[in-house]
Amino acid sequence: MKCDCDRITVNKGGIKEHYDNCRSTWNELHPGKPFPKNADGTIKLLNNHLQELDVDVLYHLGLDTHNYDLPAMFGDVKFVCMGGTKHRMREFAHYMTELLDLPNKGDKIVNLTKHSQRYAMYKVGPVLSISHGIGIPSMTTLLQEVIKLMAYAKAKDPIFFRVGTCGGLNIPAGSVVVSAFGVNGNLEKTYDVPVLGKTRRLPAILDRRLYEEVHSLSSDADQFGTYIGGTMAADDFYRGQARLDGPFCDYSESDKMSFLKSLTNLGVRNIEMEATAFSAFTREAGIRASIVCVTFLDRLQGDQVTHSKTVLTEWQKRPMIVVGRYIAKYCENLKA
Ligand code: R2B
Ligand code: URA
Repeated sequence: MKCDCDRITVNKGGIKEHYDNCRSTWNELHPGKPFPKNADGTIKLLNNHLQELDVDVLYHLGLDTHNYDLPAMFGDVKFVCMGGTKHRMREFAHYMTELLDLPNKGDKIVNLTKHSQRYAMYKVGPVLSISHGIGIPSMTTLLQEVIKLMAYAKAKDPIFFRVGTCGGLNIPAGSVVVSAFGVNGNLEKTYDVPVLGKTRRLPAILDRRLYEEVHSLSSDADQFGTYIGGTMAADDFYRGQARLDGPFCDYSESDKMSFLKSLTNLGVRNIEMEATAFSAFTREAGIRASIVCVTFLDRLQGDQVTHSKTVLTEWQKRPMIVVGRYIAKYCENLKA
C-alpha cells in the first residue's frame, strides 16, 4: 500500500523513512493488528461496542455526538497538543495564533470544555491545545476522549504532542528533551494497566521518525540544548521519582543516586508522570505522537524546584517553541 507519511521536514538527512503508522509499513511493524485508520486518514475506532451507542457523551470534554457538529467544529484539526496546566495550554494557543498569523490573533480564546470544568481545550486554526492535569489517570482520561473526538470529527492523520515539564538527568536545567521511549517506575519500557483484573503491558514506544524530525528543527541559535532520550513516567512526584524531600523516605542518598544511574544507563534523560501511557495509547490508536518537555532541574544535583517563577515561566515556553516550529513548518509546506 502507498506511503501516507507527511513530508514536514522535507529531505532532512538521516531521518527514518516512515512513521510507525504509515500504511505502507503497518503490517511489518504490527503483525496481525488491523490498520486503525480509514482510507482518507481519519481514525478508525477499533471498538465495535461504540456502534451500539445512539449518542456518545464525551463527558470530561462537555461534548457529545448528538448536540454538536463535531466534524464542523474539529474536522480541520491536524495537531493535538496537550500539557499539564490550563494556563500553559491557553498560552500555547495564543502563541500559535501569532506564529501561524491566524486571523484571530490577539482575540480572547474560548475554552471549549467550559461545561465540564475538568480540563481546558482551545482551538486555533489546525491546532487543538488541551490541558491534561497531573499523572497518567488524568492524562489518559482526556487522551481517550480526544482520540474519540478526533475520530468523530473525521480529522485526518492528526499528530499528537505532549508539551510538558520534567526533571532532567545529567543535562542543564532549562534543556528540552524529545522522548524516544517511555519507562515505568520498574524500569520497563511499558505502560502497565490492569484490565478486568489482569495487568496488560503495552509497549511505551514513540514514533522514531517524528522525534527525529522534531529534534532536527532545534537550532544552534536556541538558548537551550534539545536532546533525544528515554523518559521515565513515575506514578508519584516524590518517592516514585527517587526524591529525598517528600514526607516519607526510607532510602539513602546513595540508593537514590544508584537508581538515577540505572536510569541514565538505560538512556533515560528525564522524569515526568505521563510518558508511558501517552506513548502506549497513541501507538495503540495508530496516532503519530511525540513528547517534548523542558527540564526544571538536574536530578543529579538535587530534588527541589528552586528557580524563580519568572525563569520557570520562560523555560515552559521552550517545548512550545520546538513544537511550534514543527507545526509552522507543516503549515508553510501547505502554502508552498
Ligand atoms: C510534570 O510535571 C507534573 C508534576 O509537577 C507532571 O504532570 C509532569 O509529568
Ligand atoms: N515534573 C516532574 O514530574 N518531575 C520533576 O522533577 C519536575 C517536573
